[in-house]
Parts: sequence; structure tokens; C-alpha cells
Amino acid sequence: MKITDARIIVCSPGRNFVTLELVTEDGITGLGDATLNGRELAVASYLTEHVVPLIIGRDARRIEDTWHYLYKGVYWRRGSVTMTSIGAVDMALWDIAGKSANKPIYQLLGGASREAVRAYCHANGATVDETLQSIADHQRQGYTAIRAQCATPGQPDTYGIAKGGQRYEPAERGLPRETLWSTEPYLQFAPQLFERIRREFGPGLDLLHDVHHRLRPIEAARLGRSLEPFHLFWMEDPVTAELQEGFRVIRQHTTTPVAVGEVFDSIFDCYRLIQEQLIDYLRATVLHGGGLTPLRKMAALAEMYHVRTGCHGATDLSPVTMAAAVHFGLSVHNFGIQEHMPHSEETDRVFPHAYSYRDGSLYPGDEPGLGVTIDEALAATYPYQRAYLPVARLGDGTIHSW
Ligand code: EZ4
Ligand code: CO
Repeated sequence: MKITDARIIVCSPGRNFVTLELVTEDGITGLGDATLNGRELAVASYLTEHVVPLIIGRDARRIEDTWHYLYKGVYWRRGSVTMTSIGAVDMALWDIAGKSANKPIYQLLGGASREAVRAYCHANGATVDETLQSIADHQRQGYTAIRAQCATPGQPDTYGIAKGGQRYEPAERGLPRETLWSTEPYLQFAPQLFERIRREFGPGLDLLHDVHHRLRPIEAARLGRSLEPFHLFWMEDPVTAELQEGFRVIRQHTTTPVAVGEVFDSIFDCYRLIQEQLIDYLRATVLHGGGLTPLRKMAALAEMYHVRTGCHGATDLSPVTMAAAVHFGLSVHNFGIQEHMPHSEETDRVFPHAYSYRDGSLYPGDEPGLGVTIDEALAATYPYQRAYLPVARLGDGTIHSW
């Protein structure tokens, strides 16, 4: 089953997406998401110039072989642009495998390990009252696990806060916005926020929180310890994982569970964190982690060490990646939870999909493959628009992790 055609579709229905479409000699098409937020065209060009010529004529059934061909064959291994490109090809090949077997992909991954993929949503607010209101609204939509973010008083640019009732979307058109970050007020405020939330909503609700890589290890240890009375489901990205030893410092001081990995691009980013049991949830995505092929291996390693999956599911991953995450989460034994940030209506119209949300969970639907298509005519009405994630500075002007 030879691959005869490969196309890269760039569109911007509210935000930018890059999509790879592979076509086989018998006319089966497979879709792969290739979106790298803020660096979209680098992946589009990598695929067009360097990957498409390599995969035309290859057997679409040889998924594992193609993955290693692209991973080892590049010589310059890893890196987000390379791994996002390989992830897109891998996703598209699994889509083709599912369609040619006439089965949803989770049926090729060992079948369903559970009835549904539990999802958590985002509740955020410029004030504590707004965050409490947002949690209540999301509970009414059926969510039983909610990520809570709130602007630190006096710091309107705190990560994760939407503008004027809109949905939170970090990338903005034009050049990067500069935001201001201050650690100490945040460390004092975060436990006050979760104290209020527990008081209002009781012990039953699962609460998550994203630190977004902004702390140093000992600061993260202090945060984790100060949040212990409110028993979070997880504290996400407390420090950057470039310094893996940082997680040891956190672990020495707190029992608050730790999640990390939305920027990981291979098992080499996390094998020590897993084997030393320094984390509890692995957030690598099917896309930026290099595809379903390597994600299954990461999950298998994590399973041995009681680490569960909690895949990134922000809106900068297209519905193609969301579908892959739902099939993966339904099948993998050590699934923990799936992030769910619903896409805009514009995005859902461009990418009609079989997966759906109901009562706090995601369901893959019955379509063969990933169950996602792209309306190319509609996509063409939304041309690419340059957009960047913000950057952060400290009060004295020093650049900080955003
Ligand atoms: O800021 O995906 O947990 N979710 C997140 C996201 C990230 C964006 C960056 O592109 O941290 O909102
Ligand atoms: Co995050």
C-alpha cells in the first residue's frame, strides 16, 4: 500500500494549524496534525522540503519502520520541529491503518481499557470570584476535574487568564506580547486561592493547577507544600524539566502530585523522571512527542513506575491530535486524565470529528481511523496569520520563562 501523495495544509480558523494529508495508491487518506504553536511554518517547510520526498513510494503499513527511518535517518535527532514533523507522519499512518482495517484506532492499540476518557477543563478568572464562578459553570457542564488559574492580585498578566470573558488562547497575532511576572506574590496568593476553592466546593472536586515552568526548584517545593492541605490532583510544570534534578528537590519536600511534559519531544526527556519516581503524570502529547508510536513506549515505561498519562490538550493542538489523544487514552492501561480545552466553532467546522465530549468525558466515536476530516475549501478561507506566544519579564526587565 504505497503512499502516492502528501500535502501540507496551513490554515487559521481563529488560530493557526498545520495539517499533513497522506494519500495511498488505493485512495485512502490519513491526517496528521503538524502544528507547533508560534513556529508553524518551520514544520510546514520541514515536511514539504525534507520529509515528503522521503515518504512518497513507501509502504504506508510500515509505521514502526517509517518512524525510525525519519528519526534515525535525520542524524540530527530530536528537537521540536523534527519531532512534530515525525509525529504528523506517524499520526497519518495510524489513521490510514485504521481506515484500511475499517476500525477506530483504539481497536488497533489493544482495544478499550475503559468506557470513556476522563477530561479536565480550564477555569480561570481575573479575580478569585471570577475563578469560583468559572468552576461552578464547568461543574454544570459535567466536569469533575478542573484546572483553576487566577490572576495574582496586581498582576493581570498571570498565565492562563482569558481576556474579557473570551476563551483563553495564549498565542496572539502580531509580535509577542511582553508580560510581567513576580514570583513572591504568586507564592503567597496560590494557597489562598485553593483555600477559597475548597471552602466553596468541598473535598470531592479534583483540582489541578498549572505553574507553567515559572519557579525555581525550592520555590516549587514551597508551593507544593503550601498546597498540600487542599490535596490537588496535580501541580503542573512547577519548574522547567531541562534541569531534571530540580524535580528531586520538589519531591524531597512535598507530596503534592507533579505533572510535566507538554513540551517533551522524546522518551529521553522523561525516562529519569519516571524511573526515579519524581513525577506522577506524564503530559507528553501524541504530536510533539513524535506520534502514537513513541507515546505508547513512554506510557509502557511509565506504567512500570506507577506514573500515569495526562496528555496536553490545549487548543494549539488541532482536532486531529485531540482525536489521537482520545484513542490513546481509551486504550493505554495507565491513563490518568486528558486535558480538554474545547476548540472554537470555526476550528470544529474546518475539522469535523467523530470524538465528542459528554458528562466530563471524551468518547472517540465509531469512525475508522482517527475519525477526523478537513474541509479544505473552508480551510482555504482562513489563511495563515503570524502569531506568537507571549514572553515574560521580571520587574527589573530580566527575561523569565513565560
Ligand atoms: O501554554 O499550549 O496546560 N496547558 C498549557 C497550554 C500552553 C500552550 C502553549 O502553546 O500550558 O495552555
Ligand atoms: Co500546561
